[in-house]
Amino acid sequence: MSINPNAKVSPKTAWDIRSLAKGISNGNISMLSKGITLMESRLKEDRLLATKLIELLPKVKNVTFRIGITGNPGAGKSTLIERLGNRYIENGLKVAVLAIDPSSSSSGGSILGDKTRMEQLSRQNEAFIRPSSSSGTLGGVGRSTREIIHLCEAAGYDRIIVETVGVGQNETAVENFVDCFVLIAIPGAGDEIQGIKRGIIERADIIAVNKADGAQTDLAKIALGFFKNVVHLYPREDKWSVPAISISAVENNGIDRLLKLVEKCCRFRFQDGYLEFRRKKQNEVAFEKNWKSQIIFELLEKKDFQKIYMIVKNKIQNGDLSPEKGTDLIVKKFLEKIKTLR
Ligand SMILES: Nc1nc2c(ncn2[C@@H]2O[C@H](COP(=O)(O)OP(=O)(O)O)[C@@H](O)[C@H]2O)c(=O)[nH]1
Ligand SMILES: [Mg+2]
Repeated sequence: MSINPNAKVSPKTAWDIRSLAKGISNGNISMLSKGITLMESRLKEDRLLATKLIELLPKVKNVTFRIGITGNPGAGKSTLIERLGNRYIENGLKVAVLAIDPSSSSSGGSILGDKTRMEQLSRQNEAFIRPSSSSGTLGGVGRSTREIIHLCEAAGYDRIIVETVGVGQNETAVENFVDCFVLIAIPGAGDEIQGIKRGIIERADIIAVNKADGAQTDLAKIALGFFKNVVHLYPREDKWSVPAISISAVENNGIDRLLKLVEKCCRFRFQDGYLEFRRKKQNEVAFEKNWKSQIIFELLEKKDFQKIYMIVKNKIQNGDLSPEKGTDLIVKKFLEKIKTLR
């Protein structure tokens, strides 16, 4: 397994994409890490190479499930993933964990935290753990997450677990990348529950109240009762009925039950090609989001556009220009740029 958040390669390196693709499909971990670093790069030349890499990867043959684990910081996601991951490995599967942490870009501290919490898992040959900064992307899921999942699947991982803090909304949220989306809640009745966005409760496929142990056992029961009631308010369009259970990651209680529910949910989605449909839909959402953000990114890289953008922005900040007029100016400049492309 590998934890190497600092594995930065020079973006100027001329990648041998073909051997990279081969290495990844052979399950070579350092090649997989290199591939992921390439996917995370926003440099234009790297984007082209990344697209090439995806094209060169063979079709994934094994059945893979993508599982999202979401919850507030400290809810016990990493501790739980350690348990789940080890259980999967005992069942003969390979597990990749993508820990997407919005706080890790500056301090790096939480990456170390995750490393110690997934200590046993990180020593397993059948596990691959990759912390990744979401670099400010809303939703705690980086834009390249989908491609990274694909790479892990190509490298032979059967279960891809994505850990995120639950701040996502709509198209940026983790459930657009996964087949089953698990919300980890904590014991309590008031603020603990209110702290989770309603939108996340609405979209969760499974709710697990963690830390149902010791002095918190009773509070966990209260939280569980709340979630059991609340899930009925949001019936799912695919008729999946959302289970709510209590677990203790530390005491290793309820983990098997949770794993079974996760598998059941993924298999449920597999029936009648629904999973395929859902993944195609997710691809469409990704396309709609990505082409827009990439155009904006590339536009802002152009010096002359940058200049006018800054002038307009300053004028708006100083009250010399209305946002509407500023928008008109920017759009005009953009359309001029497109004309030069013809
Ligand atoms: N009592 C108790 N503490 C837990 C449990 N699971 C995790 N913790 C503790 O909660 C803290 C945060 O756990 P962590 O897995 O890092 O949470 P994350 O931020 O959601 O990934 C750590 O001190 C864990 O030891 C549990 O089931 N019971
Ligand atoms: Mg964590």
